[in-house]
Amino acid sequence: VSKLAFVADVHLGNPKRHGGQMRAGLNDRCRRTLAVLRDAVDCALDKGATGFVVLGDLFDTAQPSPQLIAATQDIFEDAKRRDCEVVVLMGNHDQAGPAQGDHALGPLGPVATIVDRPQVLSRAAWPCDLWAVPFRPGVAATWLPEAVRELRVRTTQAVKRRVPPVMGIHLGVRDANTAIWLSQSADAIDVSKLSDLCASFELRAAFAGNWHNHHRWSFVWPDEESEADIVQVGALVPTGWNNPGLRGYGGVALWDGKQVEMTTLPGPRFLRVGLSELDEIDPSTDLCLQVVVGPDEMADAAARIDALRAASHIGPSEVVVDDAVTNAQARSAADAARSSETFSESVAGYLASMPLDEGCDRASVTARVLAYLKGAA
Ligand SMILES: [Mn+2]
Repeated sequence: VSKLAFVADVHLGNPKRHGGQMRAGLNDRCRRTLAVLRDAVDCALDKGATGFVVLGDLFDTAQPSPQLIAATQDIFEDAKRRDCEVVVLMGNHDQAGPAQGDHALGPLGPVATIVDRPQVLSRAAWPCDLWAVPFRPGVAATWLPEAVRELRVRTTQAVKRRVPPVMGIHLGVRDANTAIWLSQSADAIDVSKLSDLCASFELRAAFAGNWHNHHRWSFVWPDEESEADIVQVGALVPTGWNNPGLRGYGGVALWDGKQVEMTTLPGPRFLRVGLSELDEIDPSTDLCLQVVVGPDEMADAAARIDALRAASHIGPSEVVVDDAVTNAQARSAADAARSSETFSESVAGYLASMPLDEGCDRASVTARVLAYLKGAA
């Protein structure tokens, strides 16, 4: 059985944060992301994919460097040589401007099929046709049904295949659980609207890029017993601290004409933990850690990260002070000051519990403050 593989939001680029060493124009994080893309192609081929579809945002910016384009071409050329056609939908990050061809994907033309306007791709080697709809600015709820209708008009002239087609899009999929701050975006569509669209155009599944967390819905067609799937594939590689957590990333979705099979690939993950959670970390995972601590735990946390990194795959990590802890400390220091009988007691009480920088000797700070205040009085 032939299959189509879908990945999304690779965001290839040289991120500055935790970027690591730059070699031949590619930093460490960029190389790790390229390695995951190569793994995804290998995984797709192992599972029998004859098509490898990137659902937009292959690149993080519309100006990828020549070195990065060359490294990406290598991976796709390899897929092509192994009889797997690569299809790349334009995402909002790949796009520079609305004019035709104003995007980063042009140089991939010799090794991939570039989708920068809606089109139906029909290949004998694939399990079904692919209705590919790239990113477009504007309100998706308005333009997507229009774009799909146009594709239908065009396909009536083409040979109709027995297996129903699937759709690829670069749009967030919204449901009742979508965060308020995302739910208003123009580049998203309600899952109910999308499933209605799939049902009325007899599309068996929709695979979406754009939003970076993995999510899946299925729905039953009105007059039929068959189910259809909507898959928000999720970012192949999380883009940093804005994509924290272990789950929801690294997804490769496979479609055999009937059902979805999800595979999750390892790769960099960005994990925010407290000091006590450091012991539970699996040292074989490729992680960037952000350890959130109270102000007096900074040195301890830094030492433990150094030890962990020396003995594991843990990548560049950082210690940040938890504002909530600092605020709570300041609050209890103020309480101490308020409940004291005398002015000196009040000052001493405040200084005993206020947040101070690492290495400050509280006793001598207190002595100096009291001496200063006496002098001033
Ligand atoms: Mn993206």
